Amino acid sequence: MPSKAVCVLKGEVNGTVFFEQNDANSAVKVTGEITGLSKGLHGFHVHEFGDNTNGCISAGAHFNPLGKEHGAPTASVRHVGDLGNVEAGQDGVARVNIQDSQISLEGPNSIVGRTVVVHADPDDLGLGGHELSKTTGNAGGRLACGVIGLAKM
Ligand SMILES: [Cu+2]
Ligand SMILES: [Zn+2]
Repeated sequence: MPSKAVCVLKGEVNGTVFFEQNDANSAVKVTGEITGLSKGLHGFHVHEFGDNTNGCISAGAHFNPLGKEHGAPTASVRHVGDLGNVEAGQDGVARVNIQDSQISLEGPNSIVGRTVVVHADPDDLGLGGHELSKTTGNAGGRLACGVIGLAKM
């Protein structure tokens, strides 16, 4: 059965992200827009907890139910929540258009009730050689976050 979810990002930047999945085994289409960013790449992940009680920090680490290292969305070794980067243009707007086959809207890889975080810096996709590359992609501070909730069909 198709499902839809939505996330409103709030913080130093703002945005709305939509998730659509045709059935439990199909890829999830991620679309939306984030405004107020600096030009360039910004890490974009699903973090484990849907908890923003102490701001975006309460969302915890990247959603990683399989206990793997951080990586690129296209890598076989990655966190389920690793969606890579979004890229803002000169106007500070990032138009999100991602298809991902590891996140899901149901089952063990479900992202519903978890948090989307957009970061200050680029995600190095695990390849930067920094001590944080294999855990966070060294993507820097958390500019905005929001809890992913089920949306009206
Ligand atoms: Cu993140
Ligand atoms: Zn990760």
